[in-house]
Amino acid sequence: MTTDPSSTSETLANLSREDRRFEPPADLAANANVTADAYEHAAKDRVAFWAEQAERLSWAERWDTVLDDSKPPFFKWFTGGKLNAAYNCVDRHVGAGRGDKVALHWVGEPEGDTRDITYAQLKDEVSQAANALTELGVAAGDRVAIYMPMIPEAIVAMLACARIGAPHTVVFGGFSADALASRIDDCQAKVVITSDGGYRRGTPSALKPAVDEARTKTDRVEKVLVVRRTGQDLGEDGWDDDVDVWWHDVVGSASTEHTPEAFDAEHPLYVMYTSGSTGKPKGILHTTGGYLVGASYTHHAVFDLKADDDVYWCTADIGWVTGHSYIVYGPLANGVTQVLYEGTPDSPERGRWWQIIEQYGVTIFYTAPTAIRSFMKQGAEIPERSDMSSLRILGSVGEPINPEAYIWYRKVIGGDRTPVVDTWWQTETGAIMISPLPGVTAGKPGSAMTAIPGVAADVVDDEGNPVPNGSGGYLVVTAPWPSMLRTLWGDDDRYVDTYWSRFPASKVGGMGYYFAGDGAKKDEDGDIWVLGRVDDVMNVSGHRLSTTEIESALVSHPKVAEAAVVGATDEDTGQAVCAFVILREEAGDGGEDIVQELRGHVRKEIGPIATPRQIMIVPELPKTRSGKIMRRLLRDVAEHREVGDVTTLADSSVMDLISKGMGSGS
Ligand code: 6R9
Repeated sequence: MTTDPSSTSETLANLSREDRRFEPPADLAANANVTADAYEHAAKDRVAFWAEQAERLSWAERWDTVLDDSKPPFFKWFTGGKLNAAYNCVDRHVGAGRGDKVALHWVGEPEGDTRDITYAQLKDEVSQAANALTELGVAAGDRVAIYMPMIPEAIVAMLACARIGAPHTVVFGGFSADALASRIDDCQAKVVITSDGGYRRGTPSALKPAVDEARTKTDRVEKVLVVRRTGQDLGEDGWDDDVDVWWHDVVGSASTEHTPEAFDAEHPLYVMYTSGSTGKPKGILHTTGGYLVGASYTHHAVFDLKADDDVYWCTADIGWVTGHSYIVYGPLANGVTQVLYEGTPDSPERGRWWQIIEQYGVTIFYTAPTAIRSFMKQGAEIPERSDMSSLRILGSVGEPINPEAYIWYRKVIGGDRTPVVDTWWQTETGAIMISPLPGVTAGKPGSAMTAIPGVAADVVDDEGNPVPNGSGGYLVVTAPWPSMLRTLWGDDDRYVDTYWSRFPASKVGGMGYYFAGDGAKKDEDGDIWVLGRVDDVMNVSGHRLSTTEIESALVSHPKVAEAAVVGATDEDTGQAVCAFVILREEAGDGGEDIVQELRGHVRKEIGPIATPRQIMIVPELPKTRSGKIMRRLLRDVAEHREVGDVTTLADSSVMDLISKGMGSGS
């Protein structure tokens, strides 16, 4: 780590002079699930607070100990307690007379291809799938890989695994056969659940062949369970009778009766792979009780969820942690009705998402800044065609949201009524950690604000001392929380090393701090602004600059739709600011002077030190499937290196487009 937070304060003071504030709407505040006193109440006794939240769930056996901190950083929650996650997400709602309530309004990508699934139907399907998996030889503790498009069976598969205590590892459907094989290998999954394919931008796109290819690279897999979604031809070599079974054969014929077994609170629920700073993905392990408490409470608190009235929609993919916590476990544990959409936002046309919101009367909408910026680029006329007056809360996750994108989101999508909750969390944290509360917080565009009740986060310097307001440093979590990762699958040492060695107990006392890997600053009010990964922080002539701050400045220019900034090695200044910019459609090609105009704009917004050395006008930015900009690849371009590994890009042709366009800009 080469960053030095103390050198940032001067720069930070000049940044983000954002003074717009949005108070919660009065009726929302008056009826909010969580009110301002929750912070103090939780801080008095955090462990007792989480024990109260655990009452949200149905436990087959109560816990003996809320937090076992006898072996930090290997914390355990609700030990002695037993529960079944699938029972909590499905059966108990049916048992409480809500069986006829719609759990999923599923919307397939082809128009008119929809399915409403009630909680009672979900219970039957999950039970059938649980019986089928048992029949295929899956027992509690066995791992199951899930490689599927956004179809209801993906959720059924996850819950069926949870129901029989088989930890799932969902691999994003866009990942390659290699990525799938390495994940199967790492957690030794013996069954893979997949489909023939899924729909993307109007065409069926195959998945099963990637599973076949993955099987040539690992010999772990005993059975492959295949959902028929597209009906596409699998070819002569595309079916292995010894291994492959159709979902409709084995699940469809299985009994809808299944008694869920109660598992220990610390029984593994799932492994989710995420990229670290080194090459090998990390298998983040989440367990049952604490995770479900965290997912359920945060979904209730941060979205002010009223399960009887709200229609909720999170646009994430289930191959990402947001899909796990805020499509599957949080919302279903809370018994809400939600939308699940299979396809891309622009298929068959650019207004698809907004039409879905109108059609189903969506009240809570949760998406990512990258999506918001791409809609900004297309212009407000498209969302304005749909009636979205049902919306009452908007959420954002995945990266810092630029103030301009926040304002656009609130105004154009939310009709200037809806609070925007900018939620900071990670695969590792399992649930939202830092966020406004919609009925309590006066939102500031660009700030994730403060840790939610029950969570203790801070911004610290190299020594682990909290930085004063107005300064920047490292984002840490200073006390354990229920939905925290328990370890990295099969690698306790790497877990300790990655997250707990930066601020160990010997340095900061207590149990040490969890190091999130993000840089952040506290503004004059003590509110937190997440600046992005510390490895995305640049050092220009000894001044530390955040990629995000410069990106925000660029995006605040009326001609700019989206921007990505990287620090490229520079002989004179150590690092120099290089910006890649997508212009708004109405800006045309921006004209000859656009680059000078933008450099001047950044200089004005932040200061001369932040002026980009280079601005390149590009048609697209390289993004992962979860929407994160791959700055590593842009650094390669900026430093005139051969572009590195592009296999995790959502669209690998983007780098060709960018490299070709290198003639433009200066
Ligand atoms: C949920 C998720 C985690 C990283 C995290 C940070 C960035 C997420 C953010 C945010 C600023 C927010 N991040 N939410 N940065 N503001 N509201 O995204 O998990 O894929 O593990 O990514 O994403 O850098 O460290 P994951």
